[in-house]
Amino acid sequence: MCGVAQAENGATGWLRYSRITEPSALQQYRLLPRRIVQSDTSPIGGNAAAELARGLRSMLGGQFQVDATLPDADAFVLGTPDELHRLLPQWKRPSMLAPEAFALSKLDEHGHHLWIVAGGREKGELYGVFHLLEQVAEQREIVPNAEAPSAAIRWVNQWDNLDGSIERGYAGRSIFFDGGHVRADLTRVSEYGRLLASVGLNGCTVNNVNSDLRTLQPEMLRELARIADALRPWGVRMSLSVDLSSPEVVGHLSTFDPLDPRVAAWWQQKTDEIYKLIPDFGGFVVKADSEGRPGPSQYGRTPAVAANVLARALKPHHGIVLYRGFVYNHHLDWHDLKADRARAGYDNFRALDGKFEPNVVIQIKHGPIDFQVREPVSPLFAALRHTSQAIELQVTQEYAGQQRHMVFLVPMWKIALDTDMRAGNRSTPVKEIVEGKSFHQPLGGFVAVVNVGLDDDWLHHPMAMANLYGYGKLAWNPNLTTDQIIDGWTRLTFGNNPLVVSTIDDLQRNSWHTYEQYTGPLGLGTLTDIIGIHYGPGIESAERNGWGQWIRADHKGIGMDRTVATGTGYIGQYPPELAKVYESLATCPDELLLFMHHVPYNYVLHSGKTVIQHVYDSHYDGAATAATYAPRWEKLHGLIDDERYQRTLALFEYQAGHAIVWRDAVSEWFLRMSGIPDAKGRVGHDPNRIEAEAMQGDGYTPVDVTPWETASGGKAVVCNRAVACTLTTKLEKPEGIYNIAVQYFDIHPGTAQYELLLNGKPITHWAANNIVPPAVSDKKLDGHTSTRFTVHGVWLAPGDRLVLSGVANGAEPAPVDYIEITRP
Ligand code: GCW
Repeated sequence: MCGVAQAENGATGWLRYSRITEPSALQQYRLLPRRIVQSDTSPIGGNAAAELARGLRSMLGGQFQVDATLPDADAFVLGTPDELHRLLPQWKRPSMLAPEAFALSKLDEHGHHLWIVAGGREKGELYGVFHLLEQVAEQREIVPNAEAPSAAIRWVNQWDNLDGSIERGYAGRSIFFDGGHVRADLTRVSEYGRLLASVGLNGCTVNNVNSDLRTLQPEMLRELARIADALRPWGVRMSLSVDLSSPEVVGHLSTFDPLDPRVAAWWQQKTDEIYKLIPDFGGFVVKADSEGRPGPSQYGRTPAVAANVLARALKPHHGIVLYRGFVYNHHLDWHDLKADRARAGYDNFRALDGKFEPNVVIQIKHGPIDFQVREPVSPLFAALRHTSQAIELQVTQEYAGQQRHMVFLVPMWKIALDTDMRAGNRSTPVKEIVEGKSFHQPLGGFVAVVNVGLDDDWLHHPMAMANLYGYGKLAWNPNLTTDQIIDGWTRLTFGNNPLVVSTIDDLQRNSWHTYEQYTGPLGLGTLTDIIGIHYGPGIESAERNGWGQWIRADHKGIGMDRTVATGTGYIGQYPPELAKVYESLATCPDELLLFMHHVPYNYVLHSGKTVIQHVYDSHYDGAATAATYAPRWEKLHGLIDDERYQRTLALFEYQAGHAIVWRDAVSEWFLRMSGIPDAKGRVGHDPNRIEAEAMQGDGYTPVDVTPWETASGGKAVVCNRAVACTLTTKLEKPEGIYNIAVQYFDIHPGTAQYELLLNGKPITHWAANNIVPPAVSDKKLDGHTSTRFTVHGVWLAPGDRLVLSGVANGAEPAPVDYIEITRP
């Protein structure tokens, strides 16, 4: 059996097609045909047949042969209804098979068993094949079945730059670009297309929404056409993010005013040029008037006017415009208690409802701010009733641990999709709005920012691919449950061993909530360094700047008052029934309290706890849960391949340490701000800690850490010499077994070396080996770089002499925050 011993780097994602060896499991597939008939010679049809042969061969062994005509044997028969009807006139057509839908049925013909995989069009066949293979991989019975996707738009966005970097990408460089060009080798691009198709995704925007102006130059378009060629056989249409000033910069016009006829003509000519090169081009994604991007506001025009110019150019080619609703002013006046970034989407788009061409879709982030760990849904979803909409989600974990923390986001997305907006006082859940059902719109769907990179396993953390898989599954069918999704992913990714499946399912299922607990509970947002890299804690960075993600914390209370009665009025943007729930403290759910209201620290939640005690407790609970990940994972040793086992274990150990950084930073900050002690006496009392600056140092010098809450006592020590520096302490612990944790800072670049010695004997050593995300500004001692190394099970006795030795390397001065010695 593959999986146990064989090393795996994660490159195949959930398409591993592991050999099935259990006799009982094999038995049910014994009678499956060994012949595959594919009469259609299109690249997608060909891929569907080849994939079926590849998957079955790999899982079941033996040969599977693809033919163009019906053999005198059992067979799988793939085709569109017309093709199938030609081959098998007696086959009963399903009444309606939408172009991307599939129907799996069985037919007995001349004593042979035929498994028919019908697709509305070739893409449907491909989806049918992946469905069938998934059943086998999960060792389920193959039963006749028909499925159609929930909505037409099921796209991914990649924020890749032409130089090969990826904005908010955490898994290596771009699979598409390098050095200003499309890569010569696009193998990873077709593999990506295959992964996307396997979960029903059908579009990929390949360049950053902060679009490079070179994108629309003729030479670049010819290069981009190669990416489209690589994705096409998987039914994935390529699209591009465009900069609205392109007519001026690329086209050398004197303006990019969308109402200028020369501008419209330029877009038309450019679009025609694109379709000559890429006949199935998907369309344009537009970020304008947002975070410094040029836009129609420069000419006093609305987003509708700008979107429509592009839409008219695309219309003859059946292309669409995804105009992002993420339009806001990042120079807000923080003194103004009525200013509110959350209002922006609605305020900018509400009045334009009905003014867009039918092939324009407004792409709306699920929350009104920006992918925070908890936000209410954007009120814009309910406000646009004559305009198509797509929901924008984020697979790349920008605010959710950057693929160094395990955070399975499907439960969060489900809350957004299931939120019933009660538009017009009737049931209008977000998922039905974006499907186009609620308001009878022609288009609509799902977009996720994914940002896979060249890392072998696409997203860096072996657990992170569950988010891409889950996103695809939800876009296909938003009614799937979290349990169905995670269970499918785990089985496909790690096999069907019951202990493996139940352990991983459990770990993933609650990981978002846990992350919320130790980062930003009660609707506070992520409490990260908001104007920096969005990773570790940086609480005050949210306040007193124009970016508008304020938490409005002072010595008395906390939270943004967004009520209609006394606040920014944001709540009034929701339809009345939902607005009523949020407006009243009596009904506002605890988890959104501080997003909607400003309250004193001792305000009592529905749970019976005060706000401040909840903040403390949730951080301690969350960090305690994160600490269970590694030991739970260790139970799977030997049950999965060693490569992914070790990689995940290292990340879980790291996460446990970084969750403590979060816990301490947020708790300490709130203690200082509120002046209210933790009823359980934990915050500010760390009896097992020895501060580095309190140890006897040789070569080490104390430094202040900013922000102060990201280091214990606000201080650390650094070694600024070529030879090792040391910290020495005499321990007075009762005799016994202990864990020794060293809190240090791992910065880029540089690999400092550390060693712990007990009574002169080395007990462990390690390197600051950059497990933290490689963010550009990550050169400081702070909440991003603070990292923990733990050595377990050390026998200590009173009077022991503990020495920590650090050797600086490059820009990394072997920094240390503290040592903590605890009972296991
Ligand atoms: O989430 C924020 C990111 C920006 C991003 C922007 C957007 C691509 O911090 O990096 O820009 O949103 O969605 O446009």
